[in-house]
Amino acid sequence: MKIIAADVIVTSPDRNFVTLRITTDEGLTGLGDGTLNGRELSVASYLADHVVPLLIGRDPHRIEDTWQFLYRSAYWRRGPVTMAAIAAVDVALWDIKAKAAGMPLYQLLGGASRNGIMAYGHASGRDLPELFDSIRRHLEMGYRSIRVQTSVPGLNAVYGVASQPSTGGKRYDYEPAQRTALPAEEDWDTRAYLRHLPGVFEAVRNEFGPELPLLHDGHHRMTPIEAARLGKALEPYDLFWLEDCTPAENQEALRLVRRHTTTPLAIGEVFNTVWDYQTLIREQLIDYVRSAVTHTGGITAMRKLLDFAAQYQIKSGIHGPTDISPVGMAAALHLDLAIHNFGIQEYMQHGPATNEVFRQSFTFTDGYLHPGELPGLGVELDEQAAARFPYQPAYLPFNRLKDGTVHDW
Ligand code: KDG
Ligand code: MG
Repeated sequence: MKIIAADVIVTSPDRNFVTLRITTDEGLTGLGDGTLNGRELSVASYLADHVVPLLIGRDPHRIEDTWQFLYRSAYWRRGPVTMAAIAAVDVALWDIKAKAAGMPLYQLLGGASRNGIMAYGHASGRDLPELFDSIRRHLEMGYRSIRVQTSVPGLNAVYGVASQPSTGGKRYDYEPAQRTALPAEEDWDTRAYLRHLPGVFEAVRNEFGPELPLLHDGHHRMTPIEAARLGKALEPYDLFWLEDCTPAENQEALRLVRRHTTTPLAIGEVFNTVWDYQTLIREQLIDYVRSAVTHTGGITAMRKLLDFAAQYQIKSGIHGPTDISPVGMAAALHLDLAIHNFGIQEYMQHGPATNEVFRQSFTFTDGYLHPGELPGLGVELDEQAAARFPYQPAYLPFNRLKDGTVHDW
């Protein structure tokens, strides 16, 4: 079998997505997700200008060889753009291999290790009544694990808090990337946040009881000692995890956090290779790996990363916000089902226009996802529908402190 075409499709149904479609001389096609939120066109160019010409004529079955070739022959290694482009190729090739085998992809990864994939959804509120309502609506939608994000008194806009219940009254949607010419400016105050958050979790536990798994995302905003203090303050509320408590490119910072708290820690959605986790995993400084298949070089690289983590009893918590396309989500679900050290899967749910462009076969029943039994990933792209939603520039927001200093968002 030979690759005869590779097309980069940029579409913006509810938000921007970059998809690679690889076609073989036997008529098989495979899809890969290369979406990098707010920097989409850089991956599209990397793929179209520098990768697609190298793929034509290659044997699509040689996935490991293609991965190593793309990683090493560029000379310039790692980075979100490179690793998202490699991921798009890798996932598309796995899709083709599984279709050629006539099996759902998870079968090629060793078969199912579980019946379903526990998923968590995003509840949020500007105050407690709104937050409680959002949690109830997520429970009604079938979620059995809930991430809790809240506004902070005195701050205008905080990451993860939907501005209002979405139309139809069913979902609290939160899409941080905004279709604006410039990134939106938000405000931040760590002391106000640290004072406010433990009380919110106390109220949520009092309302919803001790059993519901609760998660929280600190979104890289704290110093190590602030993160240590928060982890300790949240211990009575038994979190499933505290995510991205510090900007973890400084891996050693987690030693300090770990010394002070037993709240489980999840990190890594902005990482793109196993090297970003070397100290974190070897010294058991985290409990969950948060990387996305889409940003970490695809299934080939994620499998190796998660196998490394498994040696230290560290589990998966694969990134699954709306900026991971249905193709990237499907890749995550097949991996989730197959690996032994599965922890939890983030599942934010795409809007109707996205679901029209990407036809999916996965199911969500009683809190559990399943990728379905179609050969390959189980996702197909409707190119005509995609063409109705052309790319629109969009940026993630950024934070400033009260005195004007730029802060981690
Ligand atoms: O593109 C940025 C988002 O993916 C990120 O802000 C979402 O932190 C996030 C999460 O945990 O889903
Ligand atoms: Mg996060």
